[in-house]
Amino acid sequence: NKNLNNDYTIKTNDEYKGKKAAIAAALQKDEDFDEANLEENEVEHDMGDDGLLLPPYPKSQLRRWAPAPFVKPQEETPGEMGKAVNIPIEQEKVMLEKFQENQFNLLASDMISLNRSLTDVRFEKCKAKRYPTLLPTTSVVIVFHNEAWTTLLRTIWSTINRSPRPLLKEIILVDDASEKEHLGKKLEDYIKTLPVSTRLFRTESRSGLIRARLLGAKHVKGDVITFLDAHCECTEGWLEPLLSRIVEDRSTVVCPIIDVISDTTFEYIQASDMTWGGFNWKLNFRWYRVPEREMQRRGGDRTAPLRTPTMAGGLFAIDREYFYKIGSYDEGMDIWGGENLEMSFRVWQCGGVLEIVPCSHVGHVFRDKSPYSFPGGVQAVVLKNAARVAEVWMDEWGEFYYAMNPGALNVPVGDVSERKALRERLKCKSFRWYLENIYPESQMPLDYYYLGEIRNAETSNCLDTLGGKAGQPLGMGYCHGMGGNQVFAYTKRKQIMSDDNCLDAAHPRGPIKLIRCHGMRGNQEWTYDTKSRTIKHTNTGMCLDKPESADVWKPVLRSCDRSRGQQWLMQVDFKW
Ligand code: LR7
Ligand code: MN
Repeated sequence: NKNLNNDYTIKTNDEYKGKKAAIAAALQKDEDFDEANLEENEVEHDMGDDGLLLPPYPKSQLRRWAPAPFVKPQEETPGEMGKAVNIPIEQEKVMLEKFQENQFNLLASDMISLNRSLTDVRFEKCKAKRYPTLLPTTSVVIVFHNEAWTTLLRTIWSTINRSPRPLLKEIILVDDASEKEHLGKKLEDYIKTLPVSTRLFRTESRSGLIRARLLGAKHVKGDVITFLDAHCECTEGWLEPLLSRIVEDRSTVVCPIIDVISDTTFEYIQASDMTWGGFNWKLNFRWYRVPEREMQRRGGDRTAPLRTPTMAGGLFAIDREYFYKIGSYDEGMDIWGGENLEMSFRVWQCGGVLEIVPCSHVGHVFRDKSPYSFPGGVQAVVLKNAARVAEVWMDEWGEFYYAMNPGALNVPVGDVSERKALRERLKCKSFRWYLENIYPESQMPLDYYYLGEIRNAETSNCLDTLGGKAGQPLGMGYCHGMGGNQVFAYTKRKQIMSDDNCLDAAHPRGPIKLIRCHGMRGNQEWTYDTKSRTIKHTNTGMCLDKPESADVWKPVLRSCDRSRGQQWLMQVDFKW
């Protein structure tokens, strides 16, 4: 029991992180493992409410492993090595019919082997990496509602085939009240024949993926929970890099790179390693380019784990005990959506780390539409879940969400008191801390004077992005009070922002465009004067004016002349 106390009374993150290097090194060399004082079987795992840190895994709990053998291409089945499957023209009608069922090309999926081979998409450097010889076991949890047979089974088989067997404790399936015959007895019988322990649980009634995952997680016996969507394909070496991060620090939540399995051809398409997770004002998860800052932190090494502000939500691994300590999921969330941002904010704000591990790749069938029903209506469900995120984690930045989606104000969010209490109990940091330290590139401004519509005093119309993307001109429209494209923030940096974009004028006569906010003032700096109500463009010294004529819905710049068309109504509160 030497030095045991030292190991388990570590108080601060820093002290613990200091130990990480030693742990990592010891894990590389199995022989030296004991020297890091990690060996102990009778570990007191509960560190109390203010100790979120978990002790290193006792050695007896870790497993020696070897990489899973390569899955060889089969002969004659389509789609091998991740190739596209093309449906002969005469089957097109059937294909389109079947597409409706799952919103992906089921006919193609059904033609592909459950054991299909894939190319090894990893960087060479990843293949050469040495991972700890001892790793924790994981249970893979897959929840589904009305999933197709072949996509579900390919998720299962690719997990079995490409995971080092000693590390794969079991597969846990959760059927969320599916109505398809093949997910009944047929599935129960089938999983009995699998070479890896596979258990199936069913929700009593449609619960949504969040509560379904909670049900699955309850039964997990492995040290790590790995969640997958039900239409994934794991690639060679996907698991080891994930577990390696967790063995070094059990408060690390890790995601693979999520590659794309085409919903039309089932081609396996490698995704960029240069994207990370963000979110927009509507609280949609979005992919963005990894900023230079993070590349530098990683020493320019594209194989090094990437700290991501948010995760997509479907594919990640987390220490089982940490999952519960950090607050598992918000049970008040229904069907789909929101839980990915909720968990991302929570992990960061409450002391954890969220990473994408670029040496781990898992494919996922991305589709354009949901194939299943949303009891209560898509809008109501999604708005409610996101509102719970805003209420509990985002402090005053929740305002952006409500400004963009005024409809959310009429949707009952339910009781969030338990989640707020969790945040208190875990002594989680503020959303400002998150924006400043984890996501300074976010399009949510740290300080802003105003958030809402910008109405012209003469025409009573409002500035409107018209949903335009970066590079497109700013428009105007009848004020609709529905948020969305008519919501702008006037920031402390004197930008007029709409989500990702800022109002930008390059020429005194030229158009006013929506351009990605660069935060460097320049063409994006505007001064609002509360008295004259003018919005003056700093670089050109011109004023924002109503459109030239009533049928041109584009505001312009003109010499400031105090006319009513140059007056704009904003309840600006200069707090600073
Ligand atoms: O009521 C439901 N019950 C379920 O069991 C609704 C869904 N589900 C299952 C469903 O069968 C699937 O296995 O939940 C899983 C996710 O649903 P999808 O695949 O229809 O949605 P998605 O791929 O768009 O979901 C992404 O966002 C979700 C938000 O709640 C979840 O976080 C998903 O896990 C997430 N998927 C990914 O992150 C994969 C990459 C997609 C991206 C970006
Ligand atoms: Mn999915």
